[in-house]
Amino acid sequence: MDFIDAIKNRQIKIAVIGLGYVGLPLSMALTKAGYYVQGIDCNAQRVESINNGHSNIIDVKDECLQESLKNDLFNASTEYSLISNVQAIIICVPTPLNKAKEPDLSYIIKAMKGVLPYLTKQILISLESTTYPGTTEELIEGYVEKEKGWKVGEDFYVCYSPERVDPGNKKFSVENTPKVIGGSTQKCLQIGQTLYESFLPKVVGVKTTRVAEMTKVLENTFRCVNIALVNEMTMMCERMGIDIWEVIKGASSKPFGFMPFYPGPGVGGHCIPLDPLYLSWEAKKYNYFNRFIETASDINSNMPYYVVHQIGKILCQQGKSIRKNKILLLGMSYKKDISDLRESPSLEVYELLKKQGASVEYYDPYIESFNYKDKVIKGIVFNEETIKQFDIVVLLSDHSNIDYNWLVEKATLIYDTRNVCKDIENHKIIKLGQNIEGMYLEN
Ligand code: SAJ
Repeated sequence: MDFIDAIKNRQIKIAVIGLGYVGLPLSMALTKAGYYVQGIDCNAQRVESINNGHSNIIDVKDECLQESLKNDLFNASTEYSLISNVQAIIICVPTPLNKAKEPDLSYIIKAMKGVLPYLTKQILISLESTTYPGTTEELIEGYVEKEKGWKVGEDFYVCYSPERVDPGNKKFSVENTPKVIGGSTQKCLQIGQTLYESFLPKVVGVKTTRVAEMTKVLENTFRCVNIALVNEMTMMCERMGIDIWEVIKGASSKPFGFMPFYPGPGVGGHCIPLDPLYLSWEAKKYNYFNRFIETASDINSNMPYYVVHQIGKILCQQGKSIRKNKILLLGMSYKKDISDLRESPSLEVYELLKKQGASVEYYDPYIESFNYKDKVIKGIVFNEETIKQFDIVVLLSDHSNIDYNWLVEKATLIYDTRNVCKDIENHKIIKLGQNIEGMYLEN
């Protein structure tokens, strides 16, 4: 039976490498479609927890995981040798930046070294990790051809299909989000697209793996650049005494040709701050210096400094200072209603304030504590008594489960970097981008 028929008859077994926020939901979608999935992860603790039916991923419920385990459609392991039993491999490992803000592809390289000895002919390998154009050719296709002497598209098949997982998104999951896929050859694309179409509603085939890689980086560079645009306009509007939030509200009434983005304390997460830098790094190899991305990343990275500068100015207007007064940060996660601290601008605001000798504490309903300089920083008990101790409350993540009317009533002063208090009229509230020159605040 050929590969295409085997897919249609669910007679192929699939290995998913990397059981994080991409790999575990993908594994569950595959098992729901009737495939046997061999999960492989280097973290033995995570493997044990998963095999005990406990999901550490917000988008995968324990019940779903337990169902796939019970039906013998899923197993997790640290052993790459299990690759010898599968006919397809989907790689979902991290692609972070290193300290020099350069792409770190070590996880992909490690995964490929792990699977190599156990690859069988006619296997399909699909990479999902976000990366710069050319990675699949170099680290998947080229690596196997060199090490095995096989020919891609004949002895084995290679695709790239970028992950589009937005952890915690209630509306879009891996099962209802269109998927892009590119193949190393036409036959690779045909096989890969047939596999993905067998369990996903919409699969968009593109000409090559490089096109598919560039598609994902464009998606997130688009966001990064547009967020930077409104962040820069915020500083411009502050100088001009114009309310940027009103400006965006007005522009959003345009039903075509405009898409609202909002200013904030900076850009966090595992995608937006990183993906564009993957592209600009690779483009430099072609002597192309990408001004948009570098400038956008610079503007976004500057926002925590801007926020801290504004906090100082606001306190100064009251004869207070960062050094002498007490500051409460509300929301440490990188965006609302999640507990993810990765690249969170709130952490940078915290660190900048500490460096200025501030007495700064935090509260986040999703985060009990975080590590700062080898110390465990715990959130405060959030009540009327504790809030009153602070000279200013800085809203950094606009979590939905906070009663902002109550907070405004109890707090001395609010610096709202997310305009989450937009419907509350109170002189205590100062918004990100508000012109505070010469503003005398009543106590
Ligand atoms: N942010 C702003 N202003 C905005 C939008 C976001 O300051 O207008 C900030 C957020 O607060 C956060 C950062 O940017 O700190 C990133 O926010 P995000 O909404 O882009 O969320 P992410 O990082 O979880 O991005 C993911 C991406 N998904 C994938 O890469 C698969 C992105 O492509 C999605 O568009 C995004 O989720 C989404 O739409 O939620």
